[in-house]
Amino acid sequence: MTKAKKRKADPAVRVEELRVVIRRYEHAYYVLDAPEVSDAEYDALFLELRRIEDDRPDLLTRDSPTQRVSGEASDQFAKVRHRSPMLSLQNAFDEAEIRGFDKRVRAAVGDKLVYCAELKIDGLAMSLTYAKGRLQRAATRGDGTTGEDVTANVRTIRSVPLNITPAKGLPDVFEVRGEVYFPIAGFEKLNREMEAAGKARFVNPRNTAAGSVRQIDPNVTAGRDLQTFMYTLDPAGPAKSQWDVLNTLESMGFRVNKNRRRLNSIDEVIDYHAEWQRRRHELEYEIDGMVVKVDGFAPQLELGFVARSPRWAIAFKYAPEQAETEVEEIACYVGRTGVLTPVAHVKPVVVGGVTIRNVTMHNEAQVNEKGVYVGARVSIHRAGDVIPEIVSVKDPKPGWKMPANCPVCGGEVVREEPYIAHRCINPFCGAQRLERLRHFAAVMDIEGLGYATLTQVIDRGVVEDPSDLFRLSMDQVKELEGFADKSAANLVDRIAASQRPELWRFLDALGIPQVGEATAMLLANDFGAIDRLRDASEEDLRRVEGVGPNMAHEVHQYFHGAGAELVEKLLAVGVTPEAVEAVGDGPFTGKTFVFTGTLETMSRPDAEALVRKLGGKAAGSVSAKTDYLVAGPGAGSKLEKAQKLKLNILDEEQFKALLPG
Ligand code: 0OX
Repeated sequence: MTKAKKRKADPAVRVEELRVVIRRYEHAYYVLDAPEVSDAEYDALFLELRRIEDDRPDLLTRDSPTQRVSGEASDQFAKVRHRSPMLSLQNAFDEAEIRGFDKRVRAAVGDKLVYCAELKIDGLAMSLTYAKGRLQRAATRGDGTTGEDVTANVRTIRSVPLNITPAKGLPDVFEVRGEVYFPIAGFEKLNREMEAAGKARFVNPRNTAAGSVRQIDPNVTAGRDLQTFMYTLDPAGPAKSQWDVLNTLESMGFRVNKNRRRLNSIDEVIDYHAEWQRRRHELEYEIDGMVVKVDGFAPQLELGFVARSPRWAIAFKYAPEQAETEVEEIACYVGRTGVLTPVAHVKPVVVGGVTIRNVTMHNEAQVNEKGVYVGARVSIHRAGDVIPEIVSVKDPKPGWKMPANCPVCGGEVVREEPYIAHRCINPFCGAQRLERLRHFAAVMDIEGLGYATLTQVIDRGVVEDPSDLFRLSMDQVKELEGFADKSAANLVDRIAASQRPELWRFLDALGIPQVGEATAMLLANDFGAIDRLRDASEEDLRRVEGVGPNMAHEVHQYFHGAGAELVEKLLAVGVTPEAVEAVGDGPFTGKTFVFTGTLETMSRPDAEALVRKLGGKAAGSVSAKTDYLVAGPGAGSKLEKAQKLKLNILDEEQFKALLPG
């Protein structure tokens, strides 16, 4: 008999077969992050199971993979008393406090000690009760004694097994505890959807996870892609330590964080904590510290509790990445193209370990979309190297207006359609001149030519535009504050050394409106030499992939208007942009690469130049035509899109492995 016929003949057998494979594939996908089959294959099996169950309701079971959303909505959550209180953790905020903890522990249980260190997931604590291998109840922590029954919602979280084979030695009923969290990428996606629908953004992943678990309609929870990490098993069965518990949970099919370690001293704990402080932004979830637990159950028992906190565990915290403060003033800064950028000066507040005083916003529209005003209470977010951002305003009010005159030169401020930005249109505005020179120096990689030095040479009237930099003499530089013979000679040498820039760098340094690094590279690759670019018509420019009509217009205008004289002067003082060699055939011919996130051993332009040199194309955005996405730490929406399109995703090492030689 063929398999298909057997299937028809015995639906009772087939439903069980299907449930077993579907559970296995879900475990591989949601718990292990290692899919075993394609989405299509999984969908086909799921559909087959649902069809049989629709035909034969008598075969339906509560733990079937089709029953994650039951469709029942409740308007309130029943209160449930926890079998044993859900504990809270004492905190250590610095090295001295964690050493104090270690001392107390050693004083009580002696020196033969092992710690189990886990990342502290910034989610919400959850209790799952299993009876005879089936998920019976999910409850929030609540006040630690009494929580809320959120079973219908938690059932929709795919990494929560509905059905498990209990580990050896466990009683019929046991409890598993852990954290439910909102993955960062999913949170950002949700916020993009909210924005697209004209709704307010969610403030942070933690609160959003808590809100998602307390939804009245489980279908809403199901759409939120929540995740879990489990860490407690009660009773623990034969496990003798926290480490055993984590492994047992993993073997039963729960999702357990793999970033965990058994450590023999507090020094090792401090190092491990520091390692994850540095690396926390590589994670797809937010952590707010490390939980350090005495590993063995015997010493745990000896240590016992103080109030609701165990004496055998502590949260070794990281600085929070979000904080509330008040806006004291909204000022405007003038950039090199005259664009005015609003900056909220706030009461100083520590976010992500750094004191924040200023938060930049993009433009007038953004200030008003967020409803920021002087006196507003705002939440500020700052993660790692990420620029601080106002994520929410307590009592938002629109109505803030850009000043009518430039705060630096008093010139007229206008908004030129179709642009959203306001600009000071005085070409002699001092702020613009300084910013243009600073941009030039930074892009041309002239080290040591910062704001302080540039302000001096402008004030002394020796530098008006970038070409004047190449005429600076040793004597002129020596006169400046902060310079002596040697440092003056060094600066003059560094300026001279920048005289043969790659063409893209030269174009970027000019500060042509609308042209950033990426566009400069497109133009350099297409035209190859500065003269060809200067001679290009607007139409020629528009033909370049990635250059739109506005950009083409601005570039053409620049070379035939405002920028013509500067380019001429730069060439006259000996600046020689290097022509781009025509791209020949190479190992990457026909392949398109996109880079995202931070590369650690090379700059992005260098990596892109390498791809081009080897015959490939380097594009700015991901599409079905992309062959490879090279993703470094901090990769965001491009990575997400590439995953959806099932593109080839490489890390920096894998990319480097493709390079010849
Ligand atoms: C977390 C986390 C929280 C068990 C004993 C006291 C606290 N947020 O990641 N709590 C605990 O441990 C409980 N471990 C964790 N990893």
